Amino acid sequence: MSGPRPLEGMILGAASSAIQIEGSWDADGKGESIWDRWFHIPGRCKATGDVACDHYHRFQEDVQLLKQIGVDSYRFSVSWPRVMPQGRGPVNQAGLDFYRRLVDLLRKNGIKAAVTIYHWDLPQTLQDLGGWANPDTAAYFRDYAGTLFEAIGRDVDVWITHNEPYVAAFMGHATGRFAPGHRDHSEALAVSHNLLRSHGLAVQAYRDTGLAGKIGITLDYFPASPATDSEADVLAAQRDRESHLGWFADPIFLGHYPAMMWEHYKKKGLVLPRVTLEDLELIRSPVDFLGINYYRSSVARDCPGEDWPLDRTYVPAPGEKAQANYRHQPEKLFEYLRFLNDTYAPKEIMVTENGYGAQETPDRHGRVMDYDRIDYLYRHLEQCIRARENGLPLSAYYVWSLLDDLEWTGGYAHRMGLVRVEYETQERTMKESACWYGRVIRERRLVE
Ligand code: IFM
Repeated sequence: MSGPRPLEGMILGAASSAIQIEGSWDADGKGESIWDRWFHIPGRCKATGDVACDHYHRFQEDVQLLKQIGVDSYRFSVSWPRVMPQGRGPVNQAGLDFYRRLVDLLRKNGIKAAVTIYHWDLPQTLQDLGGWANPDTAAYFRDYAGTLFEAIGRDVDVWITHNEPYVAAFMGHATGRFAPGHRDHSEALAVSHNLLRSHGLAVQAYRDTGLAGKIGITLDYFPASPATDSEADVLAAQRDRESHLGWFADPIFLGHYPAMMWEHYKKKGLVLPRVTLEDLELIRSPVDFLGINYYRSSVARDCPGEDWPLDRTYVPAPGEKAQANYRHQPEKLFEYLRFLNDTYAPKEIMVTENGYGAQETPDRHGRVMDYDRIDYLYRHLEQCIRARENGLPLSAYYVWSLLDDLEWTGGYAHRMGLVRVEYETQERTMKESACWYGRVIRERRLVE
């Protein structure tokens, strides 16, 4: 194909996570995770991950789908309790073998492996010992990561220590909307500190192996603009950023927690984690890239009197629609990438998730003509090209998700895949977006 190829040299991939697609929640010696426990509480969730997309049994077919699309790289997560049922101690060989076979197959098909070590599924036995609020969990995580480095490290190109630690810490322990469902902001702060320590320990353990892949972390954020130019809203946007992105990115790249938010939490009477200089040094262990999950931007408004330690709830102004906080503004991705580069100067940035969810029905021929998804991906990839043309170190882009999947407490209704999954039969069908993305990858440019 002649003509400019602006996506040349960029890794284009698709992503998934263990709980969301694997199923087989207790097969072959797998231990229970905090999410298995959560899904099984009667009336708590719309669905469970017991079967999900049955990827555990169908991974060969799914790798063929990846091959058919033509992705350069596949990002997936390892289930900690599948590999170490108790979270520490003996390894479950059958679990480890599953990932060994997956990685081998990817390699044989010319697809790079990008592995997320932790995508929220803590072994329940570790939760029973205090979970991430227990400082020892960081060392258990390092040992688990070390087991993976040793078993599959030679065939993994990219390691992501944690996916969205903000969600694990704050949705799991402050708002209580996610497993393990606690509602204690001080605990969420302790958890985030231990997640960060565990990240540093895993990075150091990886360096000790001498393996040649890359290691980094993936952070989520909905970049916030102030609702108005007022000082109060500008400060609200800063708090939003510091409490979410900055709470993790500042310690990792700048070596300290964000000052304003630290003071803010203190004023609110929260218990702040005890942070030593060694902790900060550990957390700042150099990474090879910063991964970001980007879906949309947001708007921050000061909400005086809100009884919420973060003070970041968006309250629409009179006459403004509540959905105003949910904006697809692809050009904000470019601004965000520039902000990340200016603020943190990572060696590389990878968009480790970007994607579009909808309730979809196939047409009478069984096809899913998901033009809205194509439009969404097109516009975001356009901004990725713009970022690279502007010299930003963006090296990879992964569509979320390879398959329609279990969207946590939301169940299976919201479909995000390039590939449709008929949950009754487990039949897979490539959507129009998968075919389109395949052409983009082949031609290394945006196609209509
Ligand atoms: O499905 C999730 C994923 O687990 C984490 N990032 C956001 C995705 C879409 O909701």
